[in-house]
Amino acid sequence: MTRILITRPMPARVIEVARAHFEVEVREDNTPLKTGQMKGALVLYDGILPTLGDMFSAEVFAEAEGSRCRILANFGVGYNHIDVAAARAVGIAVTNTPGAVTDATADIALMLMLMSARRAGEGERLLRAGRWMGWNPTQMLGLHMTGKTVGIVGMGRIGQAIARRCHFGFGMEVLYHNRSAKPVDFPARQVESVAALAAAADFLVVAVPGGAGTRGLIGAEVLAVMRPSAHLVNIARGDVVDETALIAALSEGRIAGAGLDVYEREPEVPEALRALENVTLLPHLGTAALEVREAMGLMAVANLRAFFAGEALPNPVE
Ligand code: 8YV
Repeated sequence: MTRILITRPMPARVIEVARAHFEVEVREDNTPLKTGQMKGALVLYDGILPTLGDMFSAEVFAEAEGSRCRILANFGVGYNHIDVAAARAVGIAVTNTPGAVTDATADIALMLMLMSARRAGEGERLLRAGRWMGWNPTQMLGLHMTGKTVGIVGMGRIGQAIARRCHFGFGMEVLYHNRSAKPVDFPARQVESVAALAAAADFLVVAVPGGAGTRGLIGAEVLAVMRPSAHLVNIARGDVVDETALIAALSEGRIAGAGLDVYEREPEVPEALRALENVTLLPHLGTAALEVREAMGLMAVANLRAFFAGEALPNPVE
């Protein structure tokens, strides 16, 4: 029987469906796999269902030629923790779960835009600390979001879902930066550079994949051209934004605020960032809803099933 390792506890429905098709071992531990565990898993299992934090680096695959494992069906759309070229070099396929994560991640982006613009975290902290002195006409004024300009960095599935919400829900002007033009059924203008987008946006929203190609894309130069009234939102991967440069921009008031769901070294979040009032910090909640996590898990299992049935992979990662 085909042996599968699921590297973390998952919603019951996912395990149930996986067990209906495979001999499944579920690791009852929420910490990422260590290098030795990954190497061992490649030897012991036919397929692995890994996720964020399981760092399948080139080193892990170095001696995996001819090992039992033939596929990594990642739980999540982002796969920057897997060296896909190194996997391919030893004949291991990689798949991910696009589609399943799109709306939930876009929802979190909108939540962070609103929370940052309207100072929701700061207000909640104030109230809980017993420091709210009552309503007044100039209390905690934030930025009005309706009708403003959003600049979306990366107009893939998630970027487009954010754009739709901004246009149809908030009457916002949509600008985006993307390698290719994206035909969408609402007004959206492509801007030639990230810097030009940053300069024109009230909200700069990061929705590009992580990895070497986008590391530090939002650095000091981009932050420097943002408006002092503008907000940065990152729901993509932490290392796309230079955290040190962001802390400097926020603490010097060079931008109005930021909303972050992802960090350079998760789960470490720099004390200097946690100390700031003008930043909203979420613990990577992008897809944290049961039905979404079920859909992601079922999509990963569907990829495993297709692979072992000799069918085309629904969601191959190239
Ligand atoms: C996932 C995400 O829940 O799908 C992704 O890439 O960033 C998340 O929302 C998590 O990273 C597991 O992959």
